[in-house]
Amino acid sequence: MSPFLSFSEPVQAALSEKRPVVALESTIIAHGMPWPQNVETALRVEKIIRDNGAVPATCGIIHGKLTAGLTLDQLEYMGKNGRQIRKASRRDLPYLISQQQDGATTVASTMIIAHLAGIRIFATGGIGGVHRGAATTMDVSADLQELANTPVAVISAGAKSILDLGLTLEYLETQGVPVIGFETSDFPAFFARKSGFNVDYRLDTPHDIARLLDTKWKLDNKGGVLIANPVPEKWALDADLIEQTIAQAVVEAEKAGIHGKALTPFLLSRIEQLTGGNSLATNIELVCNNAVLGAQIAVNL
Ligand code: PSU
Ligand code: MN
Repeated sequence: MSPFLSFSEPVQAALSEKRPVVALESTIIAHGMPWPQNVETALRVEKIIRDNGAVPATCGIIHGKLTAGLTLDQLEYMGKNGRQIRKASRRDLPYLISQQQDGATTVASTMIIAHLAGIRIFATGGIGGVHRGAATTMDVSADLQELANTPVAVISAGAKSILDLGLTLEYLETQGVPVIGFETSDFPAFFARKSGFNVDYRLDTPHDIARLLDTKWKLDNKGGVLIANPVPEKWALDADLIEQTIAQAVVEAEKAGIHGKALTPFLLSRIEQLTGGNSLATNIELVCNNAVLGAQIAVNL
């Protein structure tokens, strides 16, 4: 076992008894949602996973320890301190660990922790990807490279159209990452159920998805799988309206010169302000919906 890892007691017990475990990220808590909805959502998601027969392992970095299973105190610490907690992707790990600091883990670094801990399934809201304008900015999230290399399945509601979804899917194809639509053949666009782009394959049961994962990893076929689960109909936002809002937020970010790791959190919070909190409610519901599917796949696996 890696000397850099630390487990909560329930996660450690579940892993040693080979019970199903689902990883969760902490950037969504510290940088993706405001307090107190962030902590409320984190706790609700954990409960959903338990109610569906698996054990939740919210991941983060606490005093330099890669932690699988944050305690209630640690979740509240992440949620209350928000932006003050460093957003930690792959490149941030050596610094934060060696300096014994705290970090909120992105999709990429949560995959790394999950893999070290022996967790195969990870549920979240949306992944990072190829940003609009990446042809000149070269802003491509490290999440995509992690999916290419680390054997963890990520359940998301697709990706927000703050990204260039066409280029994001091209990148995943080049890197050999299967993109599976759950009950859909259209890649979902986070707030909206459809993006107009196709997934690689549609599967309609958690059992079929678990079989695909098992097959991929038994083949020793390196890397992860992206499982795209559309937001429930009831919570989906109007695609045209959200598109206008996103376009405005992207222009504002450009004008303000925001780039690098600050860009995604800026766009997320600006969209939330511009939609008057509507997008936050949708965001919360789609994460919960992904938690249900994540637990079901973990149980089947
Ligand atoms: N997209 C969302 N919500 C999020 C994120 C992305 O809709 O919370 C977060 C995730 O933690 C993701 C990270 O891994 O942002 C990507 O950041 P970047 O683009 O800087 O790699
Ligand atoms: Mn980036």
